[in-house]
Amino acid sequence: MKKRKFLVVSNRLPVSVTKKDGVLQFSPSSGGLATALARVHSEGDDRLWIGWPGIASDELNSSEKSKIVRELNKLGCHPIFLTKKQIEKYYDGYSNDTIWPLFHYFQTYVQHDVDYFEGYKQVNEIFKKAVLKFTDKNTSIWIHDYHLMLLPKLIRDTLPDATIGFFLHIPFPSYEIFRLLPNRKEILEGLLGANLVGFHVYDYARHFLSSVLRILAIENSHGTIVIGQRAVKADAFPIGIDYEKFANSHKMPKTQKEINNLEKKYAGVKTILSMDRLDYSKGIARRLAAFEEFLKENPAQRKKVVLVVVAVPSRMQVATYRKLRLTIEEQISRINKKYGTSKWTPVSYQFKNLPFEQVSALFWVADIALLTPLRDGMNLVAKEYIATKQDRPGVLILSEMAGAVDEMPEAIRINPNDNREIIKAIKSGLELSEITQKTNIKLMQQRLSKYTVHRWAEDFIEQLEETRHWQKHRGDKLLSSESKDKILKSFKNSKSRLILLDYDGTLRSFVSSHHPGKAAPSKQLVSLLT
Ligand code: GDG
Repeated sequence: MKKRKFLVVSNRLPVSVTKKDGVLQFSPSSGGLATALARVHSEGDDRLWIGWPGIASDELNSSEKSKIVRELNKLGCHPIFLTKKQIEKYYDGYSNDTIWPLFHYFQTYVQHDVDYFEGYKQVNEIFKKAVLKFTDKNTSIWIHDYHLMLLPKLIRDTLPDATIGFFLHIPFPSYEIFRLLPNRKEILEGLLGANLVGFHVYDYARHFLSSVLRILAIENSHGTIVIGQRAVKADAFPIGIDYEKFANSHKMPKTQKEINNLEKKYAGVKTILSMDRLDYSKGIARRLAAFEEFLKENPAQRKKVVLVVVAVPSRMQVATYRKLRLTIEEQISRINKKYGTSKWTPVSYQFKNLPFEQVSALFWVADIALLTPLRDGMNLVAKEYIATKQDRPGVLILSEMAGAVDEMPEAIRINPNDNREIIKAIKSGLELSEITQKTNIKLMQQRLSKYTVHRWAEDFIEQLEETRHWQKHRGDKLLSSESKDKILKSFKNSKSRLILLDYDGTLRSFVSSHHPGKAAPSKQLVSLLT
């Protein structure tokens, strides 16, 4: 049997292309999805990853484009070229200024712009063309995230029998929020083009199913929706991390060097780590406000703790993100001015994408990880922090609005909107005994090391394959469209009609004993019915 081909489709490729002094540069992409899938992708032999390389096509001439295609091809990737205008509408606009805020419950940040949706549709079409170029009947397609929610249907319309999986990396909001979206119907229909729609946690799948019911009036049975001759399954697949990579990171010489630097820098103080993309959904401003309050209320803790803030630059083309940066930087300078001394800076701040060795060294060194997203699909940083702490104490303070919280009940759980709770959590985190810290970490590690990102991908792919077999089996039982046409024609032409609804072979017991394999009724039965 021919081996199946596997296509991964996402907005960004795991490799980003930039141009420096006229020279093309290729570097690994940042962000949750790229991190999660990079290794899974590199392990397969018949795999192709389709996505945008991160540079506008207006900045490239045709020989540069060919070079990008060639270089990416060597890495199992195929680039989708998008113009500045397309990126503005599809990516900055509809994806990050409409869907992202709405799906993270920031209703007032949502921009509803008809042009944005037009751009979104256009780019989804461009992706469709590329996918079709690489798809045959042996191909399974796995589409990722909110940038490409129309794509499953677009592919399905051309290839009715395609095997399509879709995974949403952000929350799917409750119906009351989702219904606010002007294009809610198209988005749901787009997603229903897939055979399998995956979410991080079951609550998101439940919200999706309830929106399908209330907006499209389509019911489900235990998460399976039947549309015509096709079934669509919605289920939860909590994404994991590359556990071994983080568990062994402290042994890498480069990380060890960084650990030494940090230990010197923060000698004598406890470190609280705040690390995320600079995004309003991550609750960084509230986190800073809580830390400021903590310093105010606990003078004895001043000079004894440092909040290490790493904010990774993200979506700086979107005005809300630029404003957020200003707010955060103002807060930080206020705290440092108010409480800092010549020898102690309460908040140490970096606005950049750090190399892996610095990230893992921070995980190793930080006494507390303070992660307070207001909404987060999963939050990989929480999992990575715990995985890094091999036989090492550490405290995780985690928002109950992050998908990860269900798998990490030993973390100190907080409501990110409750300042008091965050302050209390910081205090109790600083006081927690080393033995309790280590015990909690061990318990979380046991779970994280079992359900890794590889298991997650395997699970999804396995279920996708199951839906394909199920579909085929079901297809075998259903009438072909020719048979249906023939029946309808005879029905219309007949003067005397008898409709027999048969379940599981009732009429078979009357089938001629001379032709036991033949499913046509015997003469005896026909005469009886006549
Ligand atoms: C989306 C969803 C969901 C962070 N700082 C640096 C750096 N990172 C890495 C972390 C982690 C990744 O970036 C961030 O992942 P998160 O899951 O925390 O957040 P999002 O980027 O918002 O991801 C999220 C995820 O998709 C996966 O489905 O969990 O809910 O929003 O891996 O380690 N990496 C480097 N330098 C940094 O400074 N190299």
